[in-house]
Amino acid sequence: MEKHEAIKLVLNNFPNDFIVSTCGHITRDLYNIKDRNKNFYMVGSMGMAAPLALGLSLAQPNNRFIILDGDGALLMNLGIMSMIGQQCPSNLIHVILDNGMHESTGGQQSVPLRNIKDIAINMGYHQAIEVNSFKDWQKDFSTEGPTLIHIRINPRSEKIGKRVEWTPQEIVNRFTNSLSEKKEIPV
Ligand SMILES: Cc1ncc(C[n+]2csc(CCOP(=O)(O)OP(=O)(O)O)c2C)c(N)n1
Repeated sequence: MEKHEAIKLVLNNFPNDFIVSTCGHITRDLYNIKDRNKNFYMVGSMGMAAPLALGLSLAQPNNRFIILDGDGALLMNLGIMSMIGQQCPSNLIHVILDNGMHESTGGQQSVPLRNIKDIAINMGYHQAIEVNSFKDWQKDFSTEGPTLIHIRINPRSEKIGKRVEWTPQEIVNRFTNSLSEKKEIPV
């Protein structure tokens, strides 16, 4: 699967939910595929999309939050998985776009994420799936606890799109305004 196909799968399956995307090409791809007020582009640090989304999911139990993470970014802050498992918010979906590299900074190889779905379950996630192709994608992700979706994607074969043009303050303002608009998770 290509990265843009994986991002479109997420957008099409969770059209009303909030997305917190990790820095680098993943954020740029999300922005270029579908810029929306409900996207929070974590344009700074690797490993910080998940803690931010965890805090949001605990503060706003009536909204659902999707983490769009990279394999490199997740590995930089792997401990967040134990905190997600311990806090166990039912409204948090952790998507990992795994291309086996740090694509955004030139394609340096990352450490392989072996069996991350079993690690997630052991840490307290309620559901974890591995997606190697479209047929592995499930339709129903409504569980009582956090869900991990590990998607293996191909290295980029096309040019990267433009950088996010919103300022950090604009990203915050749009996102927080839309947080106060949305009240219920559609199930
Ligand atoms: C703490 C930190 N270290 C380094 C960087 C520089 N950096 C930005 S994106 C990136 C690679 C991210 O890799 P991954 O999460 O696997 O996503 P990909 O680029 O492959 O889409 C790096 C090293 C950063 N933003 N933050």
